[in-house]
Amino acid sequence: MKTKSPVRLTMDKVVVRVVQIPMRRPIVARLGEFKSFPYILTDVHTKEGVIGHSYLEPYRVTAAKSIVALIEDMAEQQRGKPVAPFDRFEEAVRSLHLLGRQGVMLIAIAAMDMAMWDALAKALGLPLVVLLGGTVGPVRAYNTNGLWLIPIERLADEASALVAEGDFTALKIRLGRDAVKDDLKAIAEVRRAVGDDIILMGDFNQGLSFSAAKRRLHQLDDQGLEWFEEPIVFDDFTGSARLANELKTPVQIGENIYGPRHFLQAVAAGAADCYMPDLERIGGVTGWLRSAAIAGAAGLPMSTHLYPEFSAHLMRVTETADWLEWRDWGNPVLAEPFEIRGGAIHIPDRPGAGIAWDEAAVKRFAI
Ligand code: SMN
Ligand code: MG
Repeated sequence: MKTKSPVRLTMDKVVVRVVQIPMRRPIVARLGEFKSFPYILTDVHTKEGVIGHSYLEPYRVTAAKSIVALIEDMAEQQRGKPVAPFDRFEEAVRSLHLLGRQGVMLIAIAAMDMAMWDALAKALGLPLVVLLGGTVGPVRAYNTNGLWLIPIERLADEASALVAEGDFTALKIRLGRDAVKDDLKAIAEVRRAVGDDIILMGDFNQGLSFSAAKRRLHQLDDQGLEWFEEPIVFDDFTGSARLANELKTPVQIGENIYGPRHFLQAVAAGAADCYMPDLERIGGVTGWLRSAAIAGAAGLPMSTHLYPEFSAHLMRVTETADWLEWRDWGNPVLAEPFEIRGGAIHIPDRPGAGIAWDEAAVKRFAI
């Protein structure tokens, strides 16, 4: 006999909106400068009335158009089918594989996947982490909301402000200035302001060539950084592995890795000492769970990239969970942003991923 349950949900229409939110501290990094950040908000409606939410952070407004079109196409194909993220994931990968298994295709799948998981957890009346078999609680986080490639004289004040935003014990600084002496000065300025006990992650945003990285990272290897993030082009797994082998400081990559199979290739190549997948690229909750199993089995620390709300739930069921990247740029469109205190993000005890839109703000930032 088939069980009768209120949690058997069926896909109905999907509503997708794009907003652009101005940034308090604009991004200045080796990958570009951004004064505002676009978000794609996806609402998966179900026939039972439960609505699942997710958002994407596609970096460029111009990229949003093609991703929205793919989400809407997928939504039409999924209408009337069960809200079953694993099934829908496989089906979507198979049906869209003519466009490739990576890039905007996987990003669109991630949007649907996260919203489906949110809907399922809501239908059960459980926080997502509880549906996944974990418990609600804090996840240690570092503050990434600043320390871009801005004038060095401004770094000290900004670092102190960033620590104070949530009693943070860790911050991320962007590196890869033209001269190594300026990277060293930048690190020294931050240390002068926040002291030696604050943990510092360093992100190069793929800004160095292999030979430049070899020299630069050796020059920075005694700075006590928590990790060197994306020193070179992210998919040079061989070059990255060589750097990881040579250096004392762990090499971190992952925000640009597309899906669990690509993740396995990086792990198999020994490309890094630790990984920080991004939910839009790794394939949403489903892609994360599959990748976390690989990292867990290999004993490799796993941190997160952007997407702090969904990521917080996932980190509490990730075997080798390391650091959550806290960014607040998306907060303006959230009805109830997550609480940050004691250097941690706190998962709210409410059903689903715990995100709902501030509709007035969505209207204000809509494009
Ligand atoms: C980053 C994220 C978003 C925009 C620019 C740079 C960065 C990070 O690589 O890891 O936070
Ligand atoms: Mg990064």
